[in-house]
Amino acid sequence: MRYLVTGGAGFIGSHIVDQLVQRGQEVVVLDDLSAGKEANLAGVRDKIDFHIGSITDLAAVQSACKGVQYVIHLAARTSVPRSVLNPLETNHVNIDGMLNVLVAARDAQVRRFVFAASSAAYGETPTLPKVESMPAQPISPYGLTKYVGELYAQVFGRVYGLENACLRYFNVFGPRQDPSSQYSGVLSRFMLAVIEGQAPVVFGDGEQSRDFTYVENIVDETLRACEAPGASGLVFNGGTGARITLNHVLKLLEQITGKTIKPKYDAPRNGDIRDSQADVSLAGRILGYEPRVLFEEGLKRTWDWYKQAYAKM
Ligand code: UD2
Repeated sequence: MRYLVTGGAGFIGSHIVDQLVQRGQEVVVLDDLSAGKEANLAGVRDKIDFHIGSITDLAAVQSACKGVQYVIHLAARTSVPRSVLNPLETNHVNIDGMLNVLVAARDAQVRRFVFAASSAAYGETPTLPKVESMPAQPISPYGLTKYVGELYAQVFGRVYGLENACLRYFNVFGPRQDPSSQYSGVLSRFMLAVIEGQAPVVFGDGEQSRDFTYVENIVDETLRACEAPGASGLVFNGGTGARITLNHVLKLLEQITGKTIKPKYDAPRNGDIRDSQADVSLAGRILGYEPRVLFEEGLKRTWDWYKQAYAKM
């Protein structure tokens, strides 16, 4: 089978590409390298068809879609704070760009379109864990664009018969997550701080919790969503079903790294939600998904990678 992975040079995308290549599938990557890096694909570069281009360019998307059976759409502006600063840009990439990918996928008559949606769709709804049937209440332009993406995918299913599945990823972490921006995922920030001998910064009291999901679980769930019968038209949570506080993460990190970690507590970040946790029973039932790499094991593997990738910089 031939798969198009948009955003395939990014953190999550490159892990999906690795796995597809390992399974002997043909892979096309479309990535404009705005957040992705060619280095993320170093291990598979000569085995894939790599298109450097933006999803906002319909011709580039159409060219990447040729002969493809499955589209996995990850390319997006992924930062919540950036979407608040520049909603037009996030809207342009995440909605106009996604519409290009849907149109090209429809025209190429692909078997299924799988979309990387986000837990940001839930917004501030206090109920835990989050179940897909809860009403979406996004509280950022980013969250809104991800939710609109789900609706668009479903409408393409109803109107044009394009099979689709959407996965609301929850706080994915692992090797290759870029720690370089102040808005990078918290675990990548913590790892970099420990490597550099700096105090990790905790926004708030550290008692906020997240369903931190090791990337390998998300890869597995995403590939299941491509093929599972009965998945089309549905939205699935992509998490582990557990949640852990930042203070607890730092304790585990002390054990794993063998270093004493003294975090610096700062003012809570504007717009932060307190707790987040996925209910993954629907994904279990329909996709046969269960998280195989639990948090602590994922944290160990991630630390090993950062140590090696960043220690000498
Ligand atoms: C996650 C997703 C985001 C969106 C959102 C939906 C990631 C990286 N981001 O944002 O794309 O889907 O969920 O709700 O998965 N923090 C610190 N110190 C730091 C950085 C962060 O204490 O150096 C805190 C931050 O204030 C927050 C928590 O850590 O309370 C998690 O922050 P994050 O940026 O990793 O992820 P989140 O949940 O805001």
